[in-house]
Amino acid sequence: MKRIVALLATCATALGLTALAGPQPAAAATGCKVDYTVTSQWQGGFQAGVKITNLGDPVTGWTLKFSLPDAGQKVVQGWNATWSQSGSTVSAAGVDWNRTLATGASTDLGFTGSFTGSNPKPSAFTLNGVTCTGSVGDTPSNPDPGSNGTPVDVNGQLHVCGVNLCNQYNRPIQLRGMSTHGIQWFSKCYTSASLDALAKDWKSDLLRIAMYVQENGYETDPAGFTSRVNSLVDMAEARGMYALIDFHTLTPGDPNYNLDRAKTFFASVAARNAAKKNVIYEIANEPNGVSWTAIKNYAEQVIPVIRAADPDAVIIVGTRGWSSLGVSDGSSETEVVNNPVNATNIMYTFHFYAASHKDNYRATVSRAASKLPLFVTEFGTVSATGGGAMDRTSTTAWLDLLDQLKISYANWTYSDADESSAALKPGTCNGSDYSSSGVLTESGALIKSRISTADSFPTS
Ligand code: IDC
Repeated sequence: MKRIVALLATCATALGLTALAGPQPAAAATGCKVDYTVTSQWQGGFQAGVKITNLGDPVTGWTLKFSLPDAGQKVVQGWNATWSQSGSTVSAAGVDWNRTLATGASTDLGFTGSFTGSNPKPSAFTLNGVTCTGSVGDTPSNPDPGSNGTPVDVNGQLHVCGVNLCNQYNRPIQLRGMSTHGIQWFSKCYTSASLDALAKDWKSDLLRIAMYVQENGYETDPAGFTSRVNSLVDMAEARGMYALIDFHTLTPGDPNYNLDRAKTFFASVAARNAAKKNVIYEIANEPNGVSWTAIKNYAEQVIPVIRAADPDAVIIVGTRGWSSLGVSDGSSETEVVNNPVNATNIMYTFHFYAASHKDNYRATVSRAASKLPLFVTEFGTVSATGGGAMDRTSTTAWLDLLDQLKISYANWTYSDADESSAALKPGTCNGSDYSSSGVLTESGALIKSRISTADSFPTS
């Protein structure tokens, strides 16, 4: 059951400036807008997004408060702010990377909540102690994807046919899109504004959601990361993009180390997202230092957990040697061809970094593509470290090959990380401009030029 309710509350009065550092001008221009959206609701629970837009002078340091009118309503888990609740009053304070809001800048917060009885809308929004007054309506804030021809509208529920990814008309398609960086580090880069730009300017068909398991990722806060992934799935869906849920195992390289976590995580996201058409599951980013047999065993335990909740979604299985089909471990695709995962509607992962992986890897993909359904869920234009010089020649050779073979891909990364694989210049995610060419790195400019060309998805 999905219900979208949006409340618009405009702060007509002053935005409190008490938290600003240093002396303040006597008469600062003020104003703000709050968009509150219930993105999903289920028995006893709901998830909401809260977008704050600063319409006044720049502020540094803010606290949003609002009232949950039903005594049974509780914030369970919040993100992108420090959340607390006292009685019916909820507080959300800006964190390091979003406490400064330039004029016109927005920041997206969110939380999951529980309720008993009815689930009334919150009220009495204040920002820095100043009541936000204004119109309160029921207008959905997300545009209805309806029939405006987004990738998900056109292609619908995907499935594997032969060695291809096929759409609802059973015709092969190629999806071209971007991967997030680790969402534990770069969540500030995944906002309404940045995803609007990804969908509209980049014309990206998909968003890969890279949820690291270690490195301060999922294992540190399973419920929080699960909700954050779900929220990004919703944000991709609202913009007509496919969402690739990446269980980003990397170190340790044996996915079986995270088997129990994978079962818990995928049981939850698959149940929650089963009715959606835009979800694809990637169960292990880059197995390394581990045999194909061990990876296959892992896959054959995780896939049934997903299928039990979401029977028709495509599932992608990582391969040996950092998802190189074994090549980086001195093996080849034949170990998979001769001993495939015992499941249907699955694909196999291939990753490359253009400056490190060249002709012998391309030869492998060319051979393997006639035998195995492949999905390039991650690649870089640079070296395998994620840094170094961009290799335009190799990247172009790779993307021409993937286009020719109709192999879908996601580029690492749609982020402003200080490394040459990032598509956005450092600091971009502190602002609100994701559309101008000035925010793109050399890699970002090349990849955007490839992704934003028109799709030609078959419609019959
Ligand atoms: C890199 C990030 C870097 C981070 C590092 C360790 O770009 O900022 O410090 O991971 O977490 C992969 C992995 C991907 C790597 C990327 C570049 O899937 O997590 O990201 N890469 O090294 N495989 C090959 C390259």
